[in-house]
Amino acid sequence: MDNSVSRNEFYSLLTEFKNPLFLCHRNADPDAIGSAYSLKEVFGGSIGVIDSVDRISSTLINRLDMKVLYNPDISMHDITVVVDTSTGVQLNNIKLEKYCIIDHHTTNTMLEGAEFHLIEHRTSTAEIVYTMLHETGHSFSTEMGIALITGIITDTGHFKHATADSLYTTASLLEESKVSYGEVLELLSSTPHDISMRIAMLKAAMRTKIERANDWIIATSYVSSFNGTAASTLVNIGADVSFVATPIGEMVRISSRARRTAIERGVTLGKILEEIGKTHGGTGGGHNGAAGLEVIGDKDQILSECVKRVKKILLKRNL
Ligand SMILES: [Mn+2]
Repeated sequence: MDNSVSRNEFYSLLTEFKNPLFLCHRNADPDAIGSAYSLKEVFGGSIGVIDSVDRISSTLINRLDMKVLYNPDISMHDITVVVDTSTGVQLNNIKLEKYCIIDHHTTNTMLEGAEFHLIEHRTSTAEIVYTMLHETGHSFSTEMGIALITGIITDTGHFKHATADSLYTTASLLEESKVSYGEVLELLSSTPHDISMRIAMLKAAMRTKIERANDWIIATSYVSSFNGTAASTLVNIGADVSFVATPIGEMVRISSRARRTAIERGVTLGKILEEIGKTHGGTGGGHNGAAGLEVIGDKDQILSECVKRVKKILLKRNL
């Protein structure tokens, strides 16, 4: 059954519900929170989060004085709108009742049970929310502008993975919401980098194993927390592709990042980690330049499998 709908249909279907819950994945990022916030401003209802939010999201929540329900009671709402989430694992596999999806990931494993869904392969969910609301004639408050622009900036890695569409959307949002770009940047930079995070970055760097494939550098490491930020850090200090593991009991969680040049060479991290996830009975996925994996297994073994896959792509002869 194809339950995909157009932006216009998604909009009118949503207006039929009285008390929607806009539900974000665990460790919710600004794309999830900013999109959920803007949707709630238009459709009413509540913003929900599984477990917790990330560092920048909590700054955003404070700045915009958002009310967020943590691990909300789904049964209090006539529909759950799953925002920016591509697998049930990201929702701790909680049992959903009636739900729909708005998302931008290339793969989404929750479509089948959904009442309807709006999936567009753009760089952020915030862009989809903007276009849908813009097309239906809504104006954007300063708060909505800040929320959506922060989502676009963080999901594009500060525009490192931006497309023309992400930039056009940001420009339109700046214009329509009267937000100044500097204000958004200030919010992002005022985010405190706490000492435990800085120590994690230094440990990630210290424990790095470097693999060379001709002129390409693949770095692997492990930390007990902040593995996403650590993977970005390794790319920022010289790696073309990075994989950083965090062992959690029998499980291992891996974050990975790739430079644009590696992506252009054919490295598609989302696809690679999705496949490794499947072979190991876990889940993986994401974007070409930023992806994650969660499987049962030994960190060194899984990391070397990741490296092997990327090396093969990087060393492939040009046709
Ligand atoms: Mn997103």
